[in-house]
Amino acid sequence: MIDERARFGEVKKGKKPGVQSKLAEELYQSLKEDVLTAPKRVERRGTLPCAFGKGGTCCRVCNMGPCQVVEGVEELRGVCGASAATVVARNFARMVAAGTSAHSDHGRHVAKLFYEAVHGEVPFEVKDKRKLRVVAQALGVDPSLPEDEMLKRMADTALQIFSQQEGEIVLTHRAPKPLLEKWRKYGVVPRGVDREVVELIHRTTIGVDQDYRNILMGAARCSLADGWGGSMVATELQDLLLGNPQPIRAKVNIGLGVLKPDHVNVAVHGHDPLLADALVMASYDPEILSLAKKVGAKGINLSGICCTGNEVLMRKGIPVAGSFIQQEVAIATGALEAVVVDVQCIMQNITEVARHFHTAVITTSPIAKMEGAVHHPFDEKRAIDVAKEILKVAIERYPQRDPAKVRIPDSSIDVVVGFSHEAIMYILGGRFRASYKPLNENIINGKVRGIAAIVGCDNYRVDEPIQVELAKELIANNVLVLATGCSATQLAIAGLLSPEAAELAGPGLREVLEAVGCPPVLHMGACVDNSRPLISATEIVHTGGLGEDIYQIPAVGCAPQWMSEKAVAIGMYFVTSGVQVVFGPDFPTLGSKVVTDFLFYEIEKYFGGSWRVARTANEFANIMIDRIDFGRRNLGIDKPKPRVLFDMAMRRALDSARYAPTFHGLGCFGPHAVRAEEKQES
Ligand code: XCC
Ligand code: SF4
Repeated sequence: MIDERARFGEVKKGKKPGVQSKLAEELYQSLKEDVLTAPKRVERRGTLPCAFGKGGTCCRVCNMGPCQVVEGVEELRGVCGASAATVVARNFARMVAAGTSAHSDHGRHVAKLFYEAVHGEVPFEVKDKRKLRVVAQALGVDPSLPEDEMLKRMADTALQIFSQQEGEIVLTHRAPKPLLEKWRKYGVVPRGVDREVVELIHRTTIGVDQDYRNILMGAARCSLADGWGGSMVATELQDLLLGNPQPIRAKVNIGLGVLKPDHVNVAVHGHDPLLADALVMASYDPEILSLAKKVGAKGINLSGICCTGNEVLMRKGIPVAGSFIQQEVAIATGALEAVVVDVQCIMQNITEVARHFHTAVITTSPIAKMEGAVHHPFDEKRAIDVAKEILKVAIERYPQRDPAKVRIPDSSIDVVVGFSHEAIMYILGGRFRASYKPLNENIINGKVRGIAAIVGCDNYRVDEPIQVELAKELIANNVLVLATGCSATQLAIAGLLSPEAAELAGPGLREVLEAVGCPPVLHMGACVDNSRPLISATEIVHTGGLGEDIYQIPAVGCAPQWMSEKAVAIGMYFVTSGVQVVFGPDFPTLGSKVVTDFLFYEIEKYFGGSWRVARTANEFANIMIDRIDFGRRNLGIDKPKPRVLFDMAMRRALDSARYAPTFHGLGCFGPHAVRAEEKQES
């Protein structure tokens, strides 16, 4: 247990924490000694994170504590008698509640805007009519109603997903029937998001829920309110209002082409795309262009950071400068006039870096202000006007740019992004018979071994981008990779989001990708868009041939460098939806064996999904490919397939040394023989 806790945060010799690329290292080095950056703060702190906090065994929910508890040591329970299991489960559940609240508050914002739009109160309209009726149906609204009436009912139902006090939220009915029945059986079908979050915070206050299993099932229920509730509302309604992502060429990375030396450079950062979308439109406005020219710039150049970046990348092809760990580095180019932020993942430290440059940090949300930033509140009712006002602030900064401080590396990367679930259907199935049938067939015939989602953050406590090595290993083993969030950005920078990267794929996957001209890693969007893979998985089940429930699909998920509480909520709704999820480089419950056992093994009995932890790309790949092969075996579509880079024996040895045998008691079909008619893959 102690080893597990301590291993995180230790940095390999010669490596710099949080500096996960040469480019970042160079830009950081260009900063003056006195600029305190996040990697420097990691170094200066000089210690590993607190082992109690890390393992989840520090309780501070009341003022008799904080109590640091140790599992199995009676004297080291909390003052109130709380066991390590209770404390760890409570802390985990609170992370799920926090993550759910973040995605869902974003979703509510979109739902409110949708409501105002359909009532003519804000200048937005539904762009994607093709998707409109599908979403109406998902919301339980009759799609044959006149459009005006249908839209109003949809808006009411979308808001209800947050406020509903009793009964099942309607989007959960999109899940495969057997899964929904399991949720019902175990009492985890969520009511409204607000109720689930409030209840989970309540039951984890002092002296309420003290049965770790019950707490964790509460967390499972809350997480479903995120994945099949708040997040799904955000994704679906954003698609309607801003457009459904379709494959589009774009550029990523901090480099020429993403940042332009002769333009006013504005980066949008955070998660909510509404303002960013307005900024894109305002950047073409003649008045704004002439103001930019007046100060000597050729125009306005937008780029993105974190998930706001992913949103405008997917829908508009606006380049992404970087992921979470590149937010400081982007400013260190000296070429940004403004970083416009909304909510989530905006490090307080960017104002520290920005104050050494001419860069304005502009906050725009009433719930997310920062010292050292300029506050310019966004108002949807006058979206374009506010966007223009913000761009004017950036234009004013342009003359203050110090050419001696500007360093824009020559390193942008070409990518193809925009793989919404609908886009995947059209690409694989064709515009006239859009379906997952070809994908299912290729999984069944073994050309595609399975599907892996690489999602979530990157992390200043980690010294190399685990995602990249992992993705390469997976695609070399014929596993199709889906990506969202900052992981998608890291994989983009590594060049894996271009169709040419198909040459890194194993022969089966490569054949499939080359037939349709797809990259081996499909960018599905921002963190809230992790609802997209849920819909894809459901569609794969409905298409047939790969079981009746999500847990049966040879698919697996991971977040190799998670840092945000949101990642925990996402992981938990995937697990509760039947997917195995691997986190790294650590896991927040390792201070309690019983809680960890519940999340790693017992929960699989209920929903078919489970958690795992891994540290290196190799460990991730081993666990994930094993899970995919397990799924294939149970479906009877397996056949011996030697791994390309690591041999089986090594993988088995690694796995059994680290974990108790996986719990395999989930309605398995028993061991299956290889189907005779299946030919050995080339
Ligand atoms: Fe934040 Fe979504 Fe994490 Fe990136 S990946 S660091 S949450 S921006 Ni979701
Ligand atoms: Fe300590 Fe119990 Fe209070 Fe937690 S709730 S701080 S374990 S006394």
